[in-house]
Amino acid sequence: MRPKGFIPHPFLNTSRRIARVVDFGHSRKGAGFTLIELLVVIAILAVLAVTVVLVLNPAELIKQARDTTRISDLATLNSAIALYLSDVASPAIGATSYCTSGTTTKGTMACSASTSTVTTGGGWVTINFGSISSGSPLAKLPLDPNNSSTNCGTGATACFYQYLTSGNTTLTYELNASMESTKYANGGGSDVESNSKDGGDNANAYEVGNDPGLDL
Ligand SMILES: [Ca+2]
Ligand SMILES: [Ca+2]
Ligand SMILES: [Ca+2]
Repeated sequence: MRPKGFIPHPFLNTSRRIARVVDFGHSRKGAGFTLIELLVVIAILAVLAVTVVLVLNPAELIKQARDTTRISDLATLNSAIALYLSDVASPAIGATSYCTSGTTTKGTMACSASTSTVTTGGGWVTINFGSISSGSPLAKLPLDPNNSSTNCGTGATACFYQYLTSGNTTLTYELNASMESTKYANGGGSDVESNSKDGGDNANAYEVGNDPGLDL
């Protein structure tokens, strides 16, 4: 019997019904979850966790993030060198080719080892960006996010950057990096390494620069 003058809000009845449904497990006096029930729940959670890891593949996503940094680093360097060549009256791009890890080259040209990131000509890109009329567009030269880790492979496919120069007469150069993710490496969904994609001559390196054929 409803009290006179008081009309319960419909939500009150609904919430009581929900409470009864949620509480059904405890209506059995002293009953809790059995060991089998707990094991089934744990097994389901484990399957879900494995599925999430397989679908998202966090290791691959981290590699893709480093690869986008590599692509961006080489684009920034390439633009800075293009600006230098168009702005400076008597440009000098250096005669020494450098690898930022060891002396294993990704190209056909031998490289010396350097991890110096100065932008005044003594770094692994041997250009004095400070002589650009508006100043150096770079605070320092980038290094590969891993630089020599084995994630990208070994030897020429290891993670490092490379600067190859034809010298101060012809003023052509090439910048190389290796991709470590399945997505950006040769044959991947967003392959940047294949020579049909970057116009270079090394199928396992991402190559940019102004050297004809990128075949330094
Ligand atoms: Ca290539
Ligand atoms: Ca060439
Ligand atoms: Ca090349």
